[in-house]
Amino acid sequence: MQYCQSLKLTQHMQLILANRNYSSWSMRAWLAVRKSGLTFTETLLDLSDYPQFKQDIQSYSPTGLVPCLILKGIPIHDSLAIVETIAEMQPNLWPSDPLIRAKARAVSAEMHSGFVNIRREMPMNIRANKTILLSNQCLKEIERIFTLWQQCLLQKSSDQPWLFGRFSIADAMYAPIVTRFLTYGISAQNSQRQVIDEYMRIVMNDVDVKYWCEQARLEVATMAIADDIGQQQVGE
Ligand SMILES: N[C@@H](CCC(=O)N[C@@H](CS)C(=O)NCC(=O)O)C(=O)O
Repeated sequence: MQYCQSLKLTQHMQLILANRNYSSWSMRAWLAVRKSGLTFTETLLDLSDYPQFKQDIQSYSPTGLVPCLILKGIPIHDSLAIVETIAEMQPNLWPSDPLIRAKARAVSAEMHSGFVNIRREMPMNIRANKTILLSNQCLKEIERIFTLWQQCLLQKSSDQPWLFGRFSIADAMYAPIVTRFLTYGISAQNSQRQVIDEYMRIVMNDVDVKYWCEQARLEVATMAIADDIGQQQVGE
């Protein structure tokens, strides 16, 4: 606790991110840091110029990946480590009940280590609006996410609208999934639709998510690896 307190009082936090349109791990870490209310500076690197990105990231992150949080000169690489570190300074980022907190951690870890087919077949691309053919494995992962969201939303005791009531790291972890579902026109089955649509609406109307998406739409860099996937919707 002493350590957390001293971090809080003396820290200078710098968050290294990449393009808001494309970098889902950046969005997760940024959202958690932003919701913490702590002061931080942002350094945005451009993934679209990959050789330059690789050169630039070297001076910040030992893994050569974003996001990376620089805390008192120490690089905290990996989004999950970043959000856990921030939650030590701002415990409200996890639910206060230990069992519910454990559940929130489990679904966050599931996002962090899983859903590889969604991540591969549906790269984040906030400003795009596409139709896409997905593998069965990917469709199964989508179903799992809808079920997981529905369970959280129906079981929560608070009347606040996030997965565990008040906003938590679990919501930060799934925010780029919401934007992906909108990009690729993915929606839930009728039986789940109302609760899922409402959750997606809550996420997209959040002031910080809105800010991130608006900034993403202003970016001009393009990445074929994401832009060439799927068919642009007619009229786009
Ligand atoms: N497990 C890492 C994944 C980070 C990651 O893959 N970041 C991507 C951007 S979203 C990246 O830096 N890509 C650059 C590369 O692959 O060289 C985390 O959770 O932070």
